[in-house]
Amino acid sequence: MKRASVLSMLFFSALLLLSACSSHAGHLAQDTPSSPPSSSTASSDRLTFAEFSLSIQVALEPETPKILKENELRIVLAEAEADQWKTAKVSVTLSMPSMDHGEVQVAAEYIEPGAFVAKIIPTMIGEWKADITLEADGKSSTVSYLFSAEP
Ligand SMILES: [Cu+2]
Repeated sequence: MKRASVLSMLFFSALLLLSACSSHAGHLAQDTPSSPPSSSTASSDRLTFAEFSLSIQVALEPETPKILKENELRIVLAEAEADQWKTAKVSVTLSMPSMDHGEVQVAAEYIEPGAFVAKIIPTMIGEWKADITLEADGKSSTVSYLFSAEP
């Protein structure tokens, strides 16, 4: 009798854990189909820092970043602009629009003429927002770039 009640307690808490997990998974499953397939995000890969009238191209490597791994977010300037911005401070802040578990900020490094690279590590499957901030001459400008992360 005692043993049976302990077992049923265990069973009950296992059920609770399962339902907690599946509601989270359900939330993710809802989000995933609504996120654009990576091919259709190509049109938004060009962004403009309005305060600087500066156009950039954003590229991810791999194209759909892997969770819990280091991925590259490249911010590429037109060749003619490269020299002018090499001392700018560029940073990337990652968040998930559909849930609130904080933000992670990483600095982007100027790795070659016209290209800043930030190493990003999304922690969950789903849709992420990268807020890319460029600071120069005491001014700052931010653009947002959406992407999905997969296992
Ligand atoms: Cu999340």
